[in-house]
Amino acid sequence: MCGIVGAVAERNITAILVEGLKRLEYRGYDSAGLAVFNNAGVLERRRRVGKVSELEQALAGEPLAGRLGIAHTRWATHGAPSERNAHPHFSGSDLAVVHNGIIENHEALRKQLQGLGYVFSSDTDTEVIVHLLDHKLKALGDLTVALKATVKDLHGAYGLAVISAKQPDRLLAARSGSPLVIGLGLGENFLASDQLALRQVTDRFMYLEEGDIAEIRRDSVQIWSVDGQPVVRESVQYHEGAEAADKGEYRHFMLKEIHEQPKVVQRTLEGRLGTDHVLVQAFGPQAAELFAKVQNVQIVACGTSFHAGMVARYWLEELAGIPSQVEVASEFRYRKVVVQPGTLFVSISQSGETADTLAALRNGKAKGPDNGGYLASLAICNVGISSLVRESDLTLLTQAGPEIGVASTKAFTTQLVALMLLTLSLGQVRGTLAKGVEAELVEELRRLPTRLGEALAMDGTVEKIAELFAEKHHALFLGRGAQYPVAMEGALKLKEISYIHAEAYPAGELKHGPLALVDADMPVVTVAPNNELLEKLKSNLQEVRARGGELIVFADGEANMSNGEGTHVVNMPHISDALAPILYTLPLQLLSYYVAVLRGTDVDQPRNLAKSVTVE
Ligand code: HGA
Repeated sequence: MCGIVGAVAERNITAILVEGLKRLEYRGYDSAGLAVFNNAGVLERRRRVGKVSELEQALAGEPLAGRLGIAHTRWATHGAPSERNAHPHFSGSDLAVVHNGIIENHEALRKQLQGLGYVFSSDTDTEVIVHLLDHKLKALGDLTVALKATVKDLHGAYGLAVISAKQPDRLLAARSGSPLVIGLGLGENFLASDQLALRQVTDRFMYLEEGDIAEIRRDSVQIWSVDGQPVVRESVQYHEGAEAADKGEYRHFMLKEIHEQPKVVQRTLEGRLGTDHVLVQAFGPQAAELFAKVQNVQIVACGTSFHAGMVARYWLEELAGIPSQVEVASEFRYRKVVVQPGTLFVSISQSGETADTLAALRNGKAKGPDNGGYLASLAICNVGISSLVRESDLTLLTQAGPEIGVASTKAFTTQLVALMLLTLSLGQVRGTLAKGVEAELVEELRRLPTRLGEALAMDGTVEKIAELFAEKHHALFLGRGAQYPVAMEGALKLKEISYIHAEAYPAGELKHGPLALVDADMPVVTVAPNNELLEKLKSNLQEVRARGGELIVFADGEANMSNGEGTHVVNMPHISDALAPILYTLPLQLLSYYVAVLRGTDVDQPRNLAKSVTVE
């Protein structure tokens, strides 16, 4: 989503702000802007629609210099991408705010503030923040005190940076549901929505926690926690190993990326969850209006992303009550498709440059909704500046960060999270999902990163099980319901990096053919959460055991499955059925990784494969 950069220093900070924006630009943008307290003591701003380079050009024509400033790249949720809607937003000429996130009670606040005489100059939700802050500032006299009072009235998600010409000694920050990090310098300090933006100026960072408010001055940082108490947040030294371009303590990128999943899932959720519901606007300003018209969903993707789409189909039909289809893009693009009225076209791709997926989108868009075409297109993608994002009506970016290992891991689980957000949003807007169910799933989503961490703690157990595969040539993966695509993804991972032939079947299909293959040389991997299909699955497993097949079962601890002759049970943390596909993916990724390591293959760059499949 959007990016925030801020600075308070002794030197001119304009170039630092612009460089910071450029580093965040890969996530997506539609406009950019900055406000600087200039050397003449005036708050000045420049804003431009389009890339940061447009803003840079504007600054080349009309330079700006100062020692205190805030900057933003915007990805619109409320109000079209235009110069007047670009951040920073001002109240009068003294106060400027940039904001990441969504203010849900913006309409009520807008009315209230208009009643107080404030005139709005944008269509954004953000502008209510700056006027409300101005209102409080007039009553309370101090910017920090006024910000603390302001955030109490905001509902929704925000990462905020604030400056005022009246108190130009400080840069203020507030975080709730949208990340912020302070960059610590010598006699200068910085702020950003991601430390990536600040690596040009410092390697020491302090991460704000939920509800924190920070007062950042040139030579000091003071933070208050959500309950108003002063707190000290640990400052951490960045070292190269912590970032994508380096494997750090891990032997392979793939293992590092597997272990990053709790963090990137958390990031993908940030700014997108309200107290008990999904913030539908996270899909873009027109999302709510469009989603209300959706009667059907067509998902198109390739490889791992296709498996994410298959899981989503179960969710969309079961939770949101929407008929859904999913198809591999290389087939879909050449078919004469009959489009049901009111169909939302959803494409999924890590890179957003997958040739078949792009072609499918372009074909899908060829006819408009009034000519038998799709209602609208939505991209679920990890790269904000990709073709898929540019050419789709709506986007939800996964926040997996750069994925280097060719076999996709964290991109898949963040896609699943994005698709769950889509499911809940469609169910919410169309009124097909009970409020209580949505609230429960939102709560579960918040707990998901912790559950993923618990699953990853079983790394050593999975490594031992991998030994069973080292000498094998074939493997079978079984699942039922939404775990069937998880089994498919598990088989794909094993094929990709260990070169063992693996196939996935819905467990009920076993006796319709594949059972003929089962013998002691064919390990059978099963994902068995504790759902209503468990008893049926247990019978399928008996069918395997009866033929001497070796069983590896990843099961909910509460499913009461036990180890036995030829049966290896790995107990998983308990999770709701709906989110189980995300959790159960992790041990399968670890399994394929350790099998590949044992077999000595090139884990990160398996033979014959490429990361971003930009050719047909
Ligand atoms: N709601 C604000 C900020 C949007 C945002 O965080 N995008 O990533 C706006 O629409 O300007």
